[in-house]
Amino acid sequence: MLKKQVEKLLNEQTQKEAYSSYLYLAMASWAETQGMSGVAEWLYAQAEEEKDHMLKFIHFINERGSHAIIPAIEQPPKQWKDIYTMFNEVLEHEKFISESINKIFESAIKEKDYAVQNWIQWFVEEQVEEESSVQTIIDKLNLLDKGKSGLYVFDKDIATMRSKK
Ligand code: OFO
Repeated sequence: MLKKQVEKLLNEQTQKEAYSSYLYLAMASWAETQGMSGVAEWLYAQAEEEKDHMLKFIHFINERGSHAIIPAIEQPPKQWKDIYTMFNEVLEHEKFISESINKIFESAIKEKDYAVQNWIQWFVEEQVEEESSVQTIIDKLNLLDKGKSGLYVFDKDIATMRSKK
């Protein structure tokens, strides 16, 4: 059985993963309307991955004898100033998620919940990868000339950058 504080944080994380999925869906939809189909594809796949993360939390909470509550999801923004702003927001969001995962780990240590400590490790590693892959995208964007031809090449390139999972 999960301790109350750990259970609360795990349920809150379910909501955060669901919101991540919605946020990336909103970004994907916007990118699609901007003619950036490679970026949109990357974001749609990212949104699916976040849904999988949400499901992992739901199943784990239930397997540990608690009850995963399906959360309400806030509406994400509809549009972004440009692609640079958008990817910087992705990175900030992933940093926020990493902190949130770390808090679950800290709480599991405090509550001596070894099963959660062990299980959450996968997410600790996942966050290192997510931050790093978004940082790589931002580094590439910063290398480009900011005109349309640079973005065209970037859009083609990002379609090949989907990570393994
Ligand atoms: Fe679930 O990893 Fe991103 O947010």
